[in-house]
Amino acid sequence: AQSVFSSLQLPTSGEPIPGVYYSAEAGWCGSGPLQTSRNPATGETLAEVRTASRDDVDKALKATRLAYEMWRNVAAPKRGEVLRQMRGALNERIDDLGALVTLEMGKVASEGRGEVQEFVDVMDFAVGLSRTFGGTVVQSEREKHFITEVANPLGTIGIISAFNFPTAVFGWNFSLAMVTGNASVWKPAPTTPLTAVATTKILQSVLEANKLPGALAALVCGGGETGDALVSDKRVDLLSFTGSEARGREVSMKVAGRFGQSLLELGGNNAAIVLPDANLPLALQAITFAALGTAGQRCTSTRRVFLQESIAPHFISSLVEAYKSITPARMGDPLASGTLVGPLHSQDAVKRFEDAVNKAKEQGGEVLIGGNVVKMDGELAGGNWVEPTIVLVRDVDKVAIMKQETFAPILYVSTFDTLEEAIQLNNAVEQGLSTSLFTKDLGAAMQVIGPAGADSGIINVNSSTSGAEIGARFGGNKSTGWGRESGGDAWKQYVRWSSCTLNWSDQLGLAQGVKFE
Ligand code: UN1
Repeated sequence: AQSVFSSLQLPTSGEPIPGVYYSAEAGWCGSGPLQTSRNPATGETLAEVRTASRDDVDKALKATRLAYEMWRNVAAPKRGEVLRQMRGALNERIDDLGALVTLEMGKVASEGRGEVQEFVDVMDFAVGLSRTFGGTVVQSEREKHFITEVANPLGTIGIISAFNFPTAVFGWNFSLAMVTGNASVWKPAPTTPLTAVATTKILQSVLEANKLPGALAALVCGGGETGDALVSDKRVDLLSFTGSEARGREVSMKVAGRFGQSLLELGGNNAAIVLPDANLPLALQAITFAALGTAGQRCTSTRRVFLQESIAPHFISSLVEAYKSITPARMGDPLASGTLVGPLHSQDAVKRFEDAVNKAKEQGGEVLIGGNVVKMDGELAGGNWVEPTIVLVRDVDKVAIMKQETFAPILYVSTFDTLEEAIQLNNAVEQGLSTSLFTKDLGAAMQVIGPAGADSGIINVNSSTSGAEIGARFGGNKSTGWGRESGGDAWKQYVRWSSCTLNWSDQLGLAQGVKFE
């Protein structure tokens, strides 16, 4: 931890680390209560962080407004150049920042590094956008009239991110906000402030080198109160929120109440459907990765598996064998090479895991493997460890817990007869984030991605529910929140649109043939 800290310029004195930044003059500060960052694998305290008070948030919002008023006039390709430098600075630190993600969040090393790679990738995407984004030219029905849609920056983008992706999801939002000419203010999860401080230091070094205001990438560490200060404030033009459905509902109503815009990325309860003609070893590997990656704490983790009856007995025993080969042998220190499953993020998560397993049993689910909290040896004894768990569900109507998202490695397995039935099962939850289908049948694939198919924002055929690339829009439907982030045309949410008609004739032409003379 010490070497990662010093190479990322995090103080190692033991003093609380300031978790607020909005200008070079104010420097790193914070006058709110302390927050503790812990290593989920060991339980040890990594550092304490000084959070933002209401007054700090107010100052940050004043500074972001000024930063925006300057930045919006910078030509977009010039903004892209700054992002290109940020991309380079992040890429240089990819191993250290990835290791910090592992230390603080608990995901295994390749996923910690992969998360920073995701940030680097979306920066690349934004650099490209800097020369191309914009509206269309529309054909006018009037002579010598020119109609175009103009995209201007919105203002201040508030970004509230979750613990499970402590840097990448901020990166999706920040990159698009910056390239389209906005300033942003970030409130990270209360349990991952160090990753946020380290990320912000990297971005600030580039802003400083370019003599740009620090408030283009303001940071206000804190808990629910700090988040609420952003949610309720009219000066935050777009609020991008990643987190639970319960909190997301409150956030969206509060933001709508002040006619602000919100972008929500909430729960997922993702299913994998396996048809008999599928490449079964591939399906097995994809499902195992998506259920156990990040210890089941991705929004995109596979939580439900639907097997066609004819292959179910064999597939279930292969799945149990696959779990046996991974745990306990490949569960442990998330920084060690070869580890595939790390700890849960917090003690609360362990509690929620236990509750869900108990409910599943009460409701008639049959635990095929796992189901228990684990006491590890040595250094790992203080960590948040649970057994990866498979629950066989014979009657989906009885096991109600299966319809809820539990952020833990619990996989519910059930069967179906026809593809229509499988689609119905997939859609029978509130959330609509990601679905996988395993088949070689083109017709089945088209059915699942078509109008009567899966209602998820992400559909993958012969690939896992998690692990999306940044190029396509990311997000879900229904209670997942409808918002879209990262690739595709997600950038359109970070701008205000003006439809502009320019008349270059000497006459007033009225649309729809209306006469006023
Ligand atoms: C999340 O869990 O909030 O597709 C984001 C994935 C990652 C992003 C997940 N690229 O699993």
